[in-house]
Amino acid sequence: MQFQQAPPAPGNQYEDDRVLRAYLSRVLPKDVLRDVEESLTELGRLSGAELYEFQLADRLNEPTLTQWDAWGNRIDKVELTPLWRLAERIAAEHGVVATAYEQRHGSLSRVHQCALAYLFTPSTDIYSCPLAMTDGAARTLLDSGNQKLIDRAVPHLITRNPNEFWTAGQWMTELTGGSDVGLSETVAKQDPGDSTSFRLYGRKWFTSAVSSQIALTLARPEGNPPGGRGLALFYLETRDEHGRLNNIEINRLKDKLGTRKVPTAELNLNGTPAELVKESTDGVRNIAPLLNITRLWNGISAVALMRRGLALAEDYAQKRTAFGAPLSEKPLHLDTLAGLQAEAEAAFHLAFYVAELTGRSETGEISDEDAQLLRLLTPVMKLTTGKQAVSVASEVLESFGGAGYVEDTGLPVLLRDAQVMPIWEGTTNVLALDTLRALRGGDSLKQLQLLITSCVENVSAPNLADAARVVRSSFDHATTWLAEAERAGQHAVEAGARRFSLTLGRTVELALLIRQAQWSKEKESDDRSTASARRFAHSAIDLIWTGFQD
Ligand code: MFK
Repeated sequence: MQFQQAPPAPGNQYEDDRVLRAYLSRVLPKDVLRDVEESLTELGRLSGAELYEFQLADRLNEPTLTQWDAWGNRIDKVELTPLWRLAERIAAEHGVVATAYEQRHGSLSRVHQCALAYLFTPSTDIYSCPLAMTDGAARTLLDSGNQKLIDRAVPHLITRNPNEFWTAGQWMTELTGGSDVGLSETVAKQDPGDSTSFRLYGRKWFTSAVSSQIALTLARPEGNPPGGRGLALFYLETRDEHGRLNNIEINRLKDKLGTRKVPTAELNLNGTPAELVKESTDGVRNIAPLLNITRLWNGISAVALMRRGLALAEDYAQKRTAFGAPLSEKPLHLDTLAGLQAEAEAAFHLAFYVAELTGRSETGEISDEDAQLLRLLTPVMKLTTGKQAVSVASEVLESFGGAGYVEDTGLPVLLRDAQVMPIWEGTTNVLALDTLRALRGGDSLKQLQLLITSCVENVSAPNLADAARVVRSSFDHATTWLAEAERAGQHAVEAGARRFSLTLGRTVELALLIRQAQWSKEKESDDRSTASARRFAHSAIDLIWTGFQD
């Protein structure tokens, strides 16, 4: 018989996920856990079975743009791939956005919704992008108090009925830049006699998921000053009642390294009707709720991709034999996977902790102190998990040897898609600067210290004590560095911002992982998180370097 290799296959992605299940057992009251488990088990099953099979079958399909019909009419029609069309229906029916707004379990509904997103994401080729923006748009509109727009759009954004479901775009980036959004050149001309209706004229350079029914975007009302303060936040609908684009031209779809199913477009706005969401200034500040929700999704997606890679690698290790034994019995292979598990597990706890804080903020149950912590941890979480997703995906591919480098295994897409995590929604450096912005004028570092202290102060297991010491020492080093850098001047603070933010991120990840490990040891007699915490503690947690003094 000729040798035939069995391919890797994910099982039920909820039932097999020790980390997710133990976390939910810790943070959810028993009755809430019982109530949500059915939805998680079902989506976990779909994600590991039909959706995964469909994803492999859909591998070569990409969205297409048809700009002209046979008779010379400009139509700019975007066709999505079959996987994305299915994903839209499943996302609506399973409440992958809606769950956060139904709030059946108060603030914990955000945790439930993020668990759904985490299970759904890896089998749907970044359909999480339009869902993230939809969620962010719903939050932003609700926070805006603009009742007309809330009544018009929010029911569509948070429905479970796929026939009523709308997704939202987030159109920010222009040719002038994706980071320095204040340079945006799109102009908003007010309709005569109506203070909230405008027409937008400009060119948007990187608009993700152009297939959405609505978008939130930034434009500068005529006469406004330059910079982010002179921009205003607008709501627009992409098509009119006849299904024609609302004075929008789609110039082309981007040819990207990854996220190939996402129809990311370059657009011209040629007098697109748009409504002011809030005041006619301060667009950057007013779009921030959207950014913070999409950054949460970014973190959840980063940990979801890491989890999928590990699920496949662990399954494959049982099936692949080399040098006389399955890889799952090879000490070096196991050691390598354990390192990846530690990274993924640590990242998981930070992303879901930000989900907990976000939920409390949305239900108004958050204290001022925790609101400051949420503001600080959102960029810290996004930048830390984004970097981890890329390094874990790269190692996952390597754990398959040559098969990980071959397209029709469906594995290389993990790395290509992971690479977007540190780029969009703010690069690592932009978010490191946002971390500094979040520290300004508040007490959030103190709140972070209280959090990590509460995580490690009750550690009783001797084999977690060393890890707890790493938490304390790296946090102390980060805060000492910041004080010294501030004395040295703004240049020093800015130059070290990435190392500082990543140190905070990895330190708080370790602290949260220790808390979970202690709980699992006591309540489940399970030492696997302890093993991950110990291993993570021996990775590079403290990345501070004090070279600015040279
Ligand atoms: C898988 C799931 C992922 C979902 C993907 C969705 C795909 C979408 C694709 C994209 O659209 S990617 C493009 C996303 N673009 C960005 O993320 C922008 C990156 N750049 C930044 O974040 C810059 O830091 C920023 C544009 C905000 C800088 O602009 P400014 O004008 O220099 O900001 P400034 O003056 O510092 O802040 C203006 C106000 O906003 C301030 O408040 P005040 O007016 O009260 O002083 C800030 O405090 C506030 N602000 C800024 N960032 C904030 C924030 N408030 C809360 N949270 C934040 N994150």
